Amino acid sequence: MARPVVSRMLLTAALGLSAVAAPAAASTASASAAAAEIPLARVIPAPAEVSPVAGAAFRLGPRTVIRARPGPAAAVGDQLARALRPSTGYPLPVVPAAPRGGPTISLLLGAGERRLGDEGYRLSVTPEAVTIRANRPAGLFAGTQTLLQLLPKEIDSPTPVRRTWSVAGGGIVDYPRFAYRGAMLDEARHFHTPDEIRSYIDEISRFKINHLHLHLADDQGWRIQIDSWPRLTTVGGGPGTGVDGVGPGFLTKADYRDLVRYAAARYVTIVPEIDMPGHVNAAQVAYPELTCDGVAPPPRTDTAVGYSSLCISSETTYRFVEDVIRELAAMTPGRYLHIGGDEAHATTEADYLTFQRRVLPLVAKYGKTAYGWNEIAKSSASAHAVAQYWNTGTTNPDLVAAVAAGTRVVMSPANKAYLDMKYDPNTRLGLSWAGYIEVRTAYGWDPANHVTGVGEDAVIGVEAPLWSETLRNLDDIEFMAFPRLPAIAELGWSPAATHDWASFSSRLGAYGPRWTLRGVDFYPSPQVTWG
Ligand code: TNX
Repeated sequence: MARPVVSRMLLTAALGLSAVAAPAAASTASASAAAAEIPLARVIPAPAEVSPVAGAAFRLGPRTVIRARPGPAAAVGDQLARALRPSTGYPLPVVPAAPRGGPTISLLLGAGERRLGDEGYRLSVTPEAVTIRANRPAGLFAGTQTLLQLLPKEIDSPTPVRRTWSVAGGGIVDYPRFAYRGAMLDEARHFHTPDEIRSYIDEISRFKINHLHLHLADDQGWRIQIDSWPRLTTVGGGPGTGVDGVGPGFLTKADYRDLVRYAAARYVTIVPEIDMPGHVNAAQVAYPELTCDGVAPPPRTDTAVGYSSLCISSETTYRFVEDVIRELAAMTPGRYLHIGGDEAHATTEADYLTFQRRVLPLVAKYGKTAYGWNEIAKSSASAHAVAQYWNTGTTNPDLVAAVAAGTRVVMSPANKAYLDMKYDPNTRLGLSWAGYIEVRTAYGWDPANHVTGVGEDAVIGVEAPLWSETLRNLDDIEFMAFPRLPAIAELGWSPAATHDWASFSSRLGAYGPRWTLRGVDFYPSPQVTWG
């Protein structure tokens, strides 16, 4: 048992972890035990404030209980218990009151601390108890994700492991820098099943990602049931759709509602996207009246972009768009509804503006905040909308003007945040039009200081899109998302002052074995020393 302890200490030294990593533990047995615990600062995304206390570790044991009041706190407690039981083999009952003196993990709502906001938490670890306090259930959930990373990596083993389960003593106070921290999955180019989406939600929520944007329609396929236009899915989601004709499938409304609920239980909000007025070939194959000449185009299974457009002068177009927005809004409790708007190269500039002037307000009519790719910033109707910046440059006069009029921004620059870009020229999957994105590149930018004239006040957050032209299954998704998704998650959550490649890469390296234990595929970047 001594050897792993020693090697962990050497590793800690070799990685140059902060002073926090080597507590000023005094002596003998308890000192080596303390050194074996994971330093409180070794969490992704980096917590706002960390205060270690030497010699105050908590030990999770067979008598530990999870204390939480019935309701949302107990629901978070149940999820925590489900995460801890397989590897520890302990019963970990979730109880409203803890027996006196027994080891307890307490999840308490009503922290009454303004700076924690809706998603922040305060975690304290003493020999008697781990206590997570938050204003809102989302904060308790975030705190439990931190706690999981503070337990030994074997906590992620699917089968029982015999070992001690200690958490280093001290405290963390943590809350997000940006309210919006997103991931996006492209369901159109290759359909990904509800099970695959749930698995992705599990993994992204560990890094405090709180939005999952689903790109539900594009030239190659339509992936969400719309009752008033049924051929969208029977044809647009049917056999032969998707890139190379091998990505068929669609979400029924029941599937979608289940996903919304599943995500909500992990404090992730689903953001649905229907891309328009471009990227609509699949809709036009199903309904030729959505073209100006009424002739159905051939189905497309290639990866070209920018060739399709809704017919801007036709009232049928707006009846279609309103039906889709109404049905989508009715099954989406989240506030955002994404209407695409990118790469409308087959729509004239004047037509694009005509379209957005009618369509952006329709989203508000159905009670949602309109959200679109940054091209919507060309329209003055975007003043109440959110623009998702995906371009690769660092100047964009349209966006700066829109921001002055009230548009808010989510940052997803393609050359930093696109998870479908290859890591390097040898990456077997992915594209490279925006460049190669190694993990250090994904980490090395500041969302509030990326586009000239678009500062911290205008930016509501970040998102890491994953386009699926080359991605067919969950392994493919995981290999491209990890380890870059945690880099983007940290830029979205952690204070700018914590951004530091040496620290991030050492925490990432230590995290890798957790993915391995959970069976999650990831790219073992040579920029990182994997633990
Ligand atoms: C550009 S970025 C697109 C998508 C492609 C992606 C591939 C954006 C808003 N549109 O249609 O799938 O590149 O990387």
